Amino acid sequence: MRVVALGEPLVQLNATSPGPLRYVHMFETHVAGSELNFCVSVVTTGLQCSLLARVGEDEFGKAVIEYGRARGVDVSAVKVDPSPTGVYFIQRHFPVPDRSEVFYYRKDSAGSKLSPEDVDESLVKGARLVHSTGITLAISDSARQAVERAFQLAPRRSVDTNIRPKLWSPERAREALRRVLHGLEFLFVDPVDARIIVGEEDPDAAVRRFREEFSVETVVFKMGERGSRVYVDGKAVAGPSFKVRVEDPIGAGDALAGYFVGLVLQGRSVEEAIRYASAAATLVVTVRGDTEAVPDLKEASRFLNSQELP
Ligand code: KDG
Repeated sequence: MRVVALGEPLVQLNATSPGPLRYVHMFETHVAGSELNFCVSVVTTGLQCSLLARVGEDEFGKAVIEYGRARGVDVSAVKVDPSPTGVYFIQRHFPVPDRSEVFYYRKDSAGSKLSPEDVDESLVKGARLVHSTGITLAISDSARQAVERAFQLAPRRSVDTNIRPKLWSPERAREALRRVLHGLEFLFVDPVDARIIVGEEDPDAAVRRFREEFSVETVVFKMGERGSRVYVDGKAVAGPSFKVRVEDPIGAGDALAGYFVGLVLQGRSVEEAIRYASAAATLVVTVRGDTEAVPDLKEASRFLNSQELP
């Protein structure tokens, strides 16, 4: 069973010390990007995941390919483009403790050149599920068209809304996202994005709207340190939250989504899938980098057992 994701892989330069970037002297590099992160989690649960993307013909492009391959993601359809691989910097714990802020250097990047011609028809048609995010819809018209093309061909679809205010306005986000939500198998959304898309931030009210307007099947409502709630088959299942020391919260949502999708598609119950996915998302925030701390299933179990001890 194969999952396919479309989106821009990026190189992340993560501040090794907290505080304003203007006084940070050292950064460490990680490979990231929401859909690549998602694929890493899907693969870690035991499914295959292919990334449809473009990277630059440069060292960072090679870093993306090598890292994706090392983590078991199928990068054979990733194209090399003459534009540079996009990068972004992360400022940590400033001005809000336990939060991070991103600064993008990705305009006209290779990843933004993703286009409908990159959508491998047989790969997409044969996939169990095709996934993308609001980030890919935001980065360029051609990337948005690539997602729309893939979604026309895909048997089943999944979206993480991931509205990044530095990439586009709420109005543009609302319009583009509403075009791809119809009939989704999985929707991942948080209160801020739900308010932008359907005008409701209360989980129950927002999910009613997503159901009525878009016939979405499973909605995973992400509430950060307050956990999550999965709405499926007329029931709401609470996803746990765990208290840990936060190094960098970026990437948690992708781990939650990838782990959840991977386990549900392999027949695990929603209750079990969201517990494991929450463990994966929690471990991700304890280190810098979006995917290095994605646990395998045994590690996730050990984490969950440690949380249940008195
Ligand atoms: O979800 C994590 C991503 O936000 C991060 O890796 C960078 O893809 C990224 C983006 O566009 O913000």
